[in-house]
Amino acid sequence: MPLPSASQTVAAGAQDAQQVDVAVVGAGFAGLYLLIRLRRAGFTAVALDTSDDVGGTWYWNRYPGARCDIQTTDYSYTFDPELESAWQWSEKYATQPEILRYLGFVADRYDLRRDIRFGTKVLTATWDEAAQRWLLTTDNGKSVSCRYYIMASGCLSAPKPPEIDGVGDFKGEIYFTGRWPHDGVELAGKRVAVIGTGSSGVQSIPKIAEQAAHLTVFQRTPNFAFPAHNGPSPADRVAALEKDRADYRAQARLSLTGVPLERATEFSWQLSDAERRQRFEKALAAGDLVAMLSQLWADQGGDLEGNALASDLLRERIRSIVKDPETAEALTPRDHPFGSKRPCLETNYYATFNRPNVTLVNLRQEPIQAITASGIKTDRRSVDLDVIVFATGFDAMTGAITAVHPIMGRDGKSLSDAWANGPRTYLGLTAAGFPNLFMITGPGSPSVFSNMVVSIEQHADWVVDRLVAMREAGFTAIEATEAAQDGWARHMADASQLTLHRLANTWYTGANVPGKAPGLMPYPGGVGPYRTICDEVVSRGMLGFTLSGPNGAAQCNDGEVVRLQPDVRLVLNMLADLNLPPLESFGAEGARGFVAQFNATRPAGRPVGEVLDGTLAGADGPLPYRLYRPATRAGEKGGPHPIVVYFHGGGWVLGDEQSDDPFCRDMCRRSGMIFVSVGYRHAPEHRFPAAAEDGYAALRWIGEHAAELGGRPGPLLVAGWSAGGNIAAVTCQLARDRGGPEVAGQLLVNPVTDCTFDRPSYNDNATGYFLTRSLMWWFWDLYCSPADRTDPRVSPLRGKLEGLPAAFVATCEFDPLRDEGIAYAEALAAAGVPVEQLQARGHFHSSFTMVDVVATGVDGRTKMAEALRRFAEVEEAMPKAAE
Ligand code: NA7
Repeated sequence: MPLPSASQTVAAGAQDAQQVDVAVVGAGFAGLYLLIRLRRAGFTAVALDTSDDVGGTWYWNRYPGARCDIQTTDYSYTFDPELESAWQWSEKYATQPEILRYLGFVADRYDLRRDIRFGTKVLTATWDEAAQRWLLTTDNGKSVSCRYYIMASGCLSAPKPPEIDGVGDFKGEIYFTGRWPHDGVELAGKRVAVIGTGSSGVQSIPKIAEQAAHLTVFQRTPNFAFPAHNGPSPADRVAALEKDRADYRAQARLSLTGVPLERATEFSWQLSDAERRQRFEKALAAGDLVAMLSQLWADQGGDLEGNALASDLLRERIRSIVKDPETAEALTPRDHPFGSKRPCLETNYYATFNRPNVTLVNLRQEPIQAITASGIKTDRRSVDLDVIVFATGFDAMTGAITAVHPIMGRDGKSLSDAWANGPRTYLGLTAAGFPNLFMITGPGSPSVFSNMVVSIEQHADWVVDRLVAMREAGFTAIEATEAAQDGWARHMADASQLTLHRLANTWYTGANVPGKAPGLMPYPGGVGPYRTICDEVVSRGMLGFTLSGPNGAAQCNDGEVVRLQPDVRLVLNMLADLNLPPLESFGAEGARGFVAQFNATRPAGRPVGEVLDGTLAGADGPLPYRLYRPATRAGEKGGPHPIVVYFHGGGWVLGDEQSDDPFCRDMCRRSGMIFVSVGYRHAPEHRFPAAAEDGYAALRWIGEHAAELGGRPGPLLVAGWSAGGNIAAVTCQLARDRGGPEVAGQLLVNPVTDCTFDRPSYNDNATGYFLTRSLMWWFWDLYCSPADRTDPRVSPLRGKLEGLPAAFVATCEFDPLRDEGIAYAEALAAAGVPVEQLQARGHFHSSFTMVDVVATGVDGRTKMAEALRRFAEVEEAMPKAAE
């Protein structure tokens, strides 16, 4: 007799199952809100939870000192103004019992408990392709058959096993902070150990120290922590909320973190030491994670030097509190940048280590060998104990989804297998191969990088709105496509480049669980941008999803929702919102004025050793130049440095020797070379070949005056961006043909190389990416008559390419000039010129020169600087901080 198929087995199991439209795992913040939304939308729903009441994370984490660390003004539901006025928090950071009361209050107010099956664990979840439904088996009562299955199981709800030998041998009591007994634990007079110094350890250690006879803290990695200053909610925050609650909430939804705080816009190098300290003290006094993580200076989160300034101030504070220097040093984090690991809010944490009944054991110096019958044995000592508290954290983000029960999707594929090399999702909400499965704050969503409540509401709203839309359109199944999922993984990786999370071993990256695939799990691009992306998926016809239904109804609008680099997307959206008239409509003078005004609002570039303005001899009279000299670092010779002759962008019409200032400074620092930015003549006053001839004349003059300028004797280097890239390429050709000076290498960034406008990039990127096709046409018209356009002095692609200096050609995906840059690189290579190409994915024409806003351009600029150093045969490595 043939065995029944999986589908038949599921179908048989489904017959006496509880039938609902939607099953939800979890009755915490997410599960409760889902129930409210689903019920209001007319869906039948059940939530399943292993606990015996609502609360989720807040049901389990009852350890002493447990509190939220997002302020209660923000850590609240926002979907119902009446709920907001019906509940008053008593403190800035509520205790776990108060948060649990709040969730109970919400459950009562909306009569949610009748749809929750408490004490019920899902054992298996299996997709039935024929019925287009999920079947869930449980350990308590009926199975559940549902159309949609939603994991609202929390990001930090599957505690990690102890991972230390001998736990079973211990004769005393063992507790986990994440599974704390409901009737509390009597610690008075006992010898207690806490293992772990993340948020749970940092919150519980001062409380436990007050009760225990002696507390020994076993610390593997010290964390950055700063005071919570708990008490009443700060008056200014409450006032801002009460002034216009709807506006406050709207701002939160569009903010980066889900808390509407302004982020610092000044960079660390724009502030004096005193100003930086003042900002630090202000953030310290605020006692707010988001403030400390975002209001110091703009480069604190993504740049090592900017971050180090913040880290140092936090470290200094530890030394000022902890009396014993050795203990203070052990508590001082030195192995990760501030914010790359979840920082903690503390109340008396550091001061606790001054108590006579508290000992810190630094596991980096004396690892735990084993837990024994009487206590904990390290390399250096044995500590006798009555109680061991594990504050060792969670199998975060994925643990509660994959580790808890097998989820079998289409074709019997299990989610754990699909995620064996790390979680793969589309938007952190869905996974290809798992139709009708949703995750609330799953891996790939902002989740733990945000105020969870704001993210939960956005997710639940998005999901329920989709279910409603599908019902109306007659679809019964929704599934992410592989292409959309791959695109999301790329976007996640791009966004993570803007952060320093790669430099820390944390639960964000799975590093805390032995054997877990490494990779940043939360989405680091921010709550507001994420929300707009989710909305864009919908407005673009459910981009990246396959929808299907009975009678063959199907729709698939495949594709990637974000192809731009995350910061490029923000810049372009901002420009689009400004709704500016086309630049060419201002006329040359007007456009110059606009660009000058725009540049004036940009922060000054980073400091370099010296910036000098001077005059050089152009082809037809003097030209201004600006010289950037690298700073001399300790242990360096301090010059002479190789010289790079640089030509700014601006379509031969706009800009001057100062307009690419941030780029020149950045490249000067990265390459360790002198950059001389040349103020060549502009069209329409000076048409072709004025700019080209000035370029060559400037090269000659700089070559002749290299020593005076502090430059290294020998060949020069040439670089330029956009039309400046055109002048750079032409200058190299002229130098070859007119007897020098010798050029060691050329860096061409998005260069104009040819007068043909029919390459695909001119059409694909004709509008929408700032440099438009019509703007380029206008530039060409102002600079060069059609009759002259094939002259190699403006279309270097048409010139002789043999014998040119080695080249590095950078092009950007979303740039009309992309294909002519690539064509030039290929033609150079075909002519035997050594060429390196950088085809920058997701970038636009200004990505590399907008140093202050497009941080994802760093990688490209680093490669450019390396190429220049190779061309100039500079051997010693750049100091790390400049990389
Ligand atoms: P965390 O932040 O993961 O902290 C766990 C702590 O336990 C951390 O200090 C770990 O050190 C330490 N740990 C973990 N395993 C071991 C072993 N085997 N031996 C010694 N020490 C260990 O969890 P929390 O519960 O404190 O906080 C979780 C989140 O909840 C928090 O970030 C907030 O978002 C709220 P490590 O750093 O891995 O070296």
